[in-house]
Amino acid sequence: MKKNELREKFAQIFGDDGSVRTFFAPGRVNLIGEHTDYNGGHVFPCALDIGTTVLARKRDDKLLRFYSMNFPHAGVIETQLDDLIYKEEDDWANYPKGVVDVFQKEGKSIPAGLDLLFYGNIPNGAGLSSSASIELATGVMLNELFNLNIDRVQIVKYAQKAENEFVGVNCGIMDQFACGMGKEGHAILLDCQSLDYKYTPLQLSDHVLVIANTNKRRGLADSKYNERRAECERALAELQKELDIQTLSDLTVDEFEAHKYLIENETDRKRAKHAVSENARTLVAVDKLNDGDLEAFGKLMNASHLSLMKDYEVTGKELDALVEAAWNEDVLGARMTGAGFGGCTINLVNKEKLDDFIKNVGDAYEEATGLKADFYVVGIGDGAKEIVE
Ligand code: NG1
Ligand code: MG
Repeated sequence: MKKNELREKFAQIFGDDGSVRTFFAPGRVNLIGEHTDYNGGHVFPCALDIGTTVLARKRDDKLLRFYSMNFPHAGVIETQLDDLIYKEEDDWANYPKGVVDVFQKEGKSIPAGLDLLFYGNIPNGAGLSSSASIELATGVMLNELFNLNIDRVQIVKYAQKAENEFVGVNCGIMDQFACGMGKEGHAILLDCQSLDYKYTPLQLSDHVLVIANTNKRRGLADSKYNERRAECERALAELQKELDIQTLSDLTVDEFEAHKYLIENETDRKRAKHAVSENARTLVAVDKLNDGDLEAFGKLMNASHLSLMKDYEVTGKELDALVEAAWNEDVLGARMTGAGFGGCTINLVNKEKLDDFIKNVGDAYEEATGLKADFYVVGIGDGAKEIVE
């Protein structure tokens, strides 16, 4: 959608678009390091070149008005600045409402209401962080419009808090960090415990990253997500009876193997095994990438998928079918990305084989599941920012 179309729509919904400003925040895809963020481990996501655009204008009163081009039937959603509460029927608008609420609770003054028009081009419910993208677009918009001078990492933390406390999804920090801190052409190696991070240039030579969407919406994801968190917390508590560790990621794979029978429940033990091994894999994978060893990086992507399939049990038949179809083609690596149970896979594909890959994987997946997959070649963009003419 072009910027002038969005401005025209803004004028149509809210009246004149004279002093409107435009902000954008990307979605993200995680290359490796899955279900490690809330276990204090490392993740390796990059920001996409698709995301959420928000057009914003201050009002003279304390009213907040939200309109989404993606949900036109919902019309304009309104609320007062001093009356921000989660409402089921406000649906997507709970994300920007939550960010405004957190800013205010953290003592950042939002002195005026706003007219806000949102447009997103990330597929919903696919594990590409459309929600963090809305949160970061809102956070950066508030920071700029009201000259709040908040440090970017702090905005990232506020966005996560909005998702945790206002929306009620107990996610780790990966999504908000990637959407807020992304850098064109780079992935971010983030230590989710210390928040130390490092940009890694993604030099893929004759390869491209391809996202494949199962088009299976992740219905159960939220409850299973919380279940996995609880399993890992129980496992950690048992290990802590004898070990001086803060998170599962404080353990090497060997240390874990030596102490794993402290975890009595077999399921909890498998979950912890994934958390520990995935963190280790992520660090090795980034080293391999830095050495220019794309093949080794791809193999670790495959190992990540197997661990998520067998130990963490968050893949499901659609994701497994899509990854297995990719493994039968000429790929360096293929794995599920995001929370799992549906959503997307990420694939490292030779550019010259791209058309074959899309055709063959699409056909095999349809044959296995009856569903059609969508494919996108990843463009790696910057984190949230104002779009100036
Ligand atoms: P997605 O795929 O965006 O739902 C979820 C969590 C992340 C992380 C991954 C698994 C949310 C909003 N985000 O990602 O923090 O834990 O799963 O690596 O739930
Ligand atoms: Mg989400």
